[in-house]
This record gives sequence, C-alpha cells and structure tokens, in this order.
Amino acid sequence: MRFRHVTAALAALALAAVAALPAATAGAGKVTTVKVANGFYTPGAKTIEQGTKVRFKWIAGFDLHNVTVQSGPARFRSPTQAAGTWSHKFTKRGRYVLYCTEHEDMTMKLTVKKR
Ligand SMILES: [Cu+2]
Repeated sequence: MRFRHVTAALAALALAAVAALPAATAGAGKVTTVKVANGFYTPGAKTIEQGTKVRFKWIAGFDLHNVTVQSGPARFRSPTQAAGTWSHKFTKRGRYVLYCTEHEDMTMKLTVKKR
C-alpha cells in the first residue's frame, strides 16, 4: 500500500513536470490582470492569446475566494484566499468557465485563442 502511494505521488510529479514544459518553453508571453472582487471577477469575460499569463489580483476583503476551472481544456485551482495574487499561464486553447468554489455563482468566461 505504501509503495503504491509513493508510486502515485511520483506519477503525479512526472505529470506536473510534463504539464510545466510548454509553459517553460513558450517564452516571454503576455501578462494580463483579472480582479477577484467580492462576489465577482472583473472583467467577467475575456479573450486572451495562448501562452498569456493571467494574474488574478484579489481585492482585499473579508470573504475568501479562489479561481477554479468549472469547465475547460485544462484543470487548475488557485488557493482560497482573501487577498494577494495568483497567476496561471494558459497554454491550452479553448473556452474556460472559471468559478469560485466558495460562491458557485461567481463565474467568468475566458477564451484562449491561437497566438
Ligand atoms: Cu468566492
């Protein structure tokens, strides 16, 4: 059982390394900012080019929020926090719906188009 657990952890690490590769080789891309406000993201819809890094900036408040993929070609989840920033580079094209798991009606649409 212990061996299986370690193997799974190693497999996860290997997958993470492979997932990080395109981001590392894509070069210096664009950076854009989305604000995480209390109950909504702003803008609520955005189109970016593949390889763009989105810097999510929390408007400091009492509520905890995160940025999680509800649907889309890649999965990720930010930490749940009340302030600060978190960045994600979008390497997979397609339409994403992002939401906050703490407030399920808090969503935004993000389209990643070909560079
Ligand atoms: Cu929230």
